[in-house]
Parts: sequence; structure tokens; C-alpha cells
Amino acid sequence: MKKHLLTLLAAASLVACQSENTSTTAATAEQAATAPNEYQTRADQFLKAYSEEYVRLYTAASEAEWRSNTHIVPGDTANAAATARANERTAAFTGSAENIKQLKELLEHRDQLTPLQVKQLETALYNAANNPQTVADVVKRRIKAEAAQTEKLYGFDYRYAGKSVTTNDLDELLRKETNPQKRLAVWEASKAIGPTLKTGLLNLRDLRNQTVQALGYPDYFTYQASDYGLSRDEMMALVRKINTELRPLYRELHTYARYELAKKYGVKQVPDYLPAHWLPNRWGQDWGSLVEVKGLNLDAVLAKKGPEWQVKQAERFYQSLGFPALPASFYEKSSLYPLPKDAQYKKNNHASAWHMDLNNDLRSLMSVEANTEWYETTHHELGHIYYYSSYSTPEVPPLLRQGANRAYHEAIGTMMGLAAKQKPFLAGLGLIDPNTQTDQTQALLKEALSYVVFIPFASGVMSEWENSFYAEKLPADQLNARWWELCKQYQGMVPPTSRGENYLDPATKTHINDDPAQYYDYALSYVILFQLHDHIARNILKQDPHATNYYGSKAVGSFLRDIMAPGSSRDWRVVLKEKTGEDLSARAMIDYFQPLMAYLQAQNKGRKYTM
Ligand code: X8Z
Ligand code: ZN
Repeated sequence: MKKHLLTLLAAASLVACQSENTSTTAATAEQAATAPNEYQTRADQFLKAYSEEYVRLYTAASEAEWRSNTHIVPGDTANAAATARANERTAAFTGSAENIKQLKELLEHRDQLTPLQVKQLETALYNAANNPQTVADVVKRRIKAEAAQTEKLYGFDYRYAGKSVTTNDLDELLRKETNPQKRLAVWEASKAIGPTLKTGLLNLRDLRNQTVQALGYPDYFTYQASDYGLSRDEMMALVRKINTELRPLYRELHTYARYELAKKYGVKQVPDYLPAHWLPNRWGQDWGSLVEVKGLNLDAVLAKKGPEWQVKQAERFYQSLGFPALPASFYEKSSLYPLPKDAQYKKNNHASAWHMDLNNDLRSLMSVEANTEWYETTHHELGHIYYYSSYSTPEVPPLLRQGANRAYHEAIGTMMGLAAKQKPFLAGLGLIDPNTQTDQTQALLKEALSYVVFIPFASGVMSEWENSFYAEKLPADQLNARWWELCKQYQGMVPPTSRGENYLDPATKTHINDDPAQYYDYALSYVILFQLHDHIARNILKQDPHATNYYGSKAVGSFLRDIMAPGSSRDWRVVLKEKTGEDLSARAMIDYFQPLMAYLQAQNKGRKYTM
């Protein structure tokens, strides 16, 4: 995930920004171009002082968080305590009664302010709602509880077959192990962490809800959705629509997988729903590794190249589009690879990208190994890193150094990961033999098993569960039941054995704990990335979207930079329309996979459909 921690930068020049903000009127644009009015001068002074302090505090908090995520000694709470202190200091400032008062006052005169000022003030007020000091005690307890939950989450000792194992080990076993009994044991080992997080998560739900309620948001889910300018109902309607649109394709993939996996595991009676431990991923969110495409076996190539090469290669790809080399500090300060086996501490095992100082201190936390999953993730994380560096410019004030919306931030790197696996790209790099015949349908099937399969998980299970959890006050004795109800409904997946309320399977997903109520970001990011990819392939490269090679295209680089460079200073809807000619829509994603429908329907002929 993207760890968004504020930074200091040079005082932002508050020039009027072009156009699209709805509050812009010709009159205000004109005023801004001439002498600033009284309110603009006040806002300017306020934002300058505010931003300086914000960046200073945020940088300190980033450093503490970084330490908490990269150096975890179970039982030693010093890091968690330091992180809590740093976050409390940031909260005391961003949520101070005085700042909230000033922000609200200034925003009462929004018609007199420049669009860029309004955007910053709104962002600051949005940030304040996460930390209002009118409920200082609640905020303080939440910060402490979050630090403790992180420690538990990443300090957990996963055990399989009597030994400590990493999540990388478990993931690899789930991709490769063919014995169903062993698979069950691996899957269960991966879920052992759930119950340890239950008290903490329930406590966090209340504290997160109470925090944002102080500034008038009914619940934490609504608060997060408002960052897109959407109500909770609008957000849920959007993710449900995406899910419905991709459902016919998912239904074919689900049927196909049930029959193929039953064959693979030697089970005669094909189950109506997929047992979770049959799937090559802890949550059934990505089944890409089920299919191997002859002539396109990336794992074999990557194994020879090694993990460092993957990171460097991702950087080279971005550079080839015209992006700069990563600063030396990226390599010096990041934590990119698994810890040595004998390390006396642990680190966060989930990939993330960090904008430490909202300027040039860019870091990534990963545990890269040489395989397709990490190759993809490396491209994903560098997408965040290049997004950070694209908007870290004097034109973009610190408060607006974030994605056009959160989904854009997730979309760029995932799109680059998709592009970096297509045949012409791999052949262009000399990683595969361009003359080898490859089966295009199998290649598309493999992609669908990653990208399409993800949608019911992200826009269905995760979003619905968190909506129930935060906004609908899901009772504490129905947490796991609701999770599995959603898994069945959306993914057509069931637990291999009964999973009562003594388990907490949703909490085994990182984001449920430390990136709460925003997993729809990823679902939306997939939709957006296919829109961007479709545009790039057809209109910039003039290539088939299924067989592209972005490498070396400065035109693609400048297209992406145009999207990223303004940060959140431009409205995300306007940006999408301007860059692709479309509103947010699953159209491009559906079109991309359409050729697979006929193939899957033929494969599934005579098979029983269950969803
Ligand atoms: O969390 C991530 C990234 C970090 S922003 C590795 N992703 C989601 C996940 O792993 O569940 C990328 C795709 C979905
Ligand atoms: Zn991400």
C-alpha cells in the first residue's frame, strides 16, 4: 500500500490553478491573476505556516513509522511507543481546535479564494477529521491501538510443519503444493494470526468511528469514501456496478477453475463452490499462477535474474519512458528484500511505498524474491514512487501531494506491471524468444485469473465487509460469518472446514488492520488502469492492447506524467475525461477480456454453473 506521510517542502506558491474546480468562477480566476484579495492573503499566510509545520511533523512521524515497520522486536514496545508519540504530535497539530476553526472560517469565503487554496483547505480539514482534538482522548487511544495492532500484525510468528515460516514461504507453498491435505495445513497456518487481532480490531473500529464522528461523519467508511467526493451509498453503488459488470466473465472463470482444480487434485465430485485452500493465494484474490503459458514462463526467467535485477529492471522501464533514475537514497534507505534467516527482528511483510518527507526521500518496503508475483509488485511499488516524485515540485503544495484520487495512485504501477508481462515487451527485452509460438488465449486466461478474479474480492468481499463493519455496526459475534457469507456470494469460495467466530479470517488481510475502509481503491484502480492502458495502446502506441511494448516510449511517459504531476490539485473526474475521453467505467476492462468469453463458454459446455 501507499504510506502517505507528509513532508516539508519549499513554501508553495499559491498561484491560481486552471479551470475545473467547480468553485471556480471567471471572476475569482481573474482576481487571482491580479492582486490577491484580503481572504486570499489570509489563506496564503495560513497555508504557508500550516504546511511548514505539517511537513515537519509528518516527516518525523514517517521516520517513526518506518522504524516500526522495518524493525519489529516482538515484546519490545519501544518502537510502537515512539511511533505513537510522533503520530500524537501530528494529530495534535492537524486536528487542533484552532486549526479547525481557521480552516472552517476561511472556507466560508471559498468564493473569494483561488481553487488551489480551496483544495488545500479542504484537504487540511479532511485530515483534521481523522484527528480532532475536541476528542483528543479518543484520537490518542486510536493512535496507540494502531501502533499496537501493527506490531502484532508483523510480529506474528507463522508456523507450518513445526517451523517458523514467512508469508513468502506460505504464498509459495499455496502456489506450488499439489497435495490437498498439505494445502489445507498451509492455508490454516496462514489464518492463525486472525484471532490474535480480534480485540484490537474491534477496539479500532469504535475508535476510528468515534474520531471522525466528531467532525460530523457518521462513520469511518463514509469518511474514507468522502475523499473521492462520494457518499457511502455512491461508493457502494459504484463498486457493486463494477462487480455486476464483470460477473458474467467471473462466472465462467469460476466454473472453469472448479473443474480444472478438481481434476488437478484428483477429486471426482466437482464442488459447487471453490474450497479456499485450493486456490493459489491466501484470500483467493489472484489465481494467475494456475495457468502456465508455454513460451511465456516468466518465473523461469526471473529465477535466473534474481530479486535485485527485478527492482533495477522496473526502474529501467520507468526511465525508458523518460522518468528520472531513482535517487541514491532510495536504494540506501529502502528495505527491499527479505531479512536474513537469522535476523533477530521482523519486518512488515506486505509491500508498501513511502513518501517520507513529501519531497525526495522516497522509500519502499518489500520482501522481493525472484518470481512473477514480486516482479509485478516491484512495478506496482515503483508506480507509487514515481507518482511521489512527479508531484514533488514547487507547483504542487505539500497538502496536495497525493494521487488525483487514491485509486490513481494504485493504478499506475499495476498498469506498468501488466505491460511488463506482455509478450512484445518481454521479447523486446530479450527475456523470451520472440519467435516462440505462444497461445494468446492462454495468455489472456492467465491475465483474467489475476485481474478479473480480483474484482469480486476487492469490490465485493472486502468493500462489503468493511462497509458492514464500520457503517453498519456488524455485531462482534458475526464478523467471521459475514466474511464467509460474502466470500460465497461474490467469489463463490467457501472455507475448507467450519470457521466459527473463534477465528477472524478478514483480519488476516493486512489492509483490514492498517489501511482501513479503502480497499475499493484497488478495485477502482483496476478499472482505471484498463482505461489508461486501452488509451495508451490504441491511441499512443497504435498497438493491440493485448500485445504492447511501452518500453522506451516517451509519449507514454509524458501521458502518465501529465496525470501524475498535478497530484490532487486537479479533479480526478476531469483528469480521466481529459486523458481518456471517458468517465470512470469498466468498459475497457470488459473489452480487454471479451475474447476470452467464447473460449471459456466452450470449455464450460455441459458443466454445472453455480453462481
Ligand atoms: O497491497 C497491495 C500493494 C501495496 S499498495 C502490494 N495490493 C493489494 C493487495 O496486495 O491486496 C496490490 C494489489 C492488491
Ligand atoms: Zn499500492
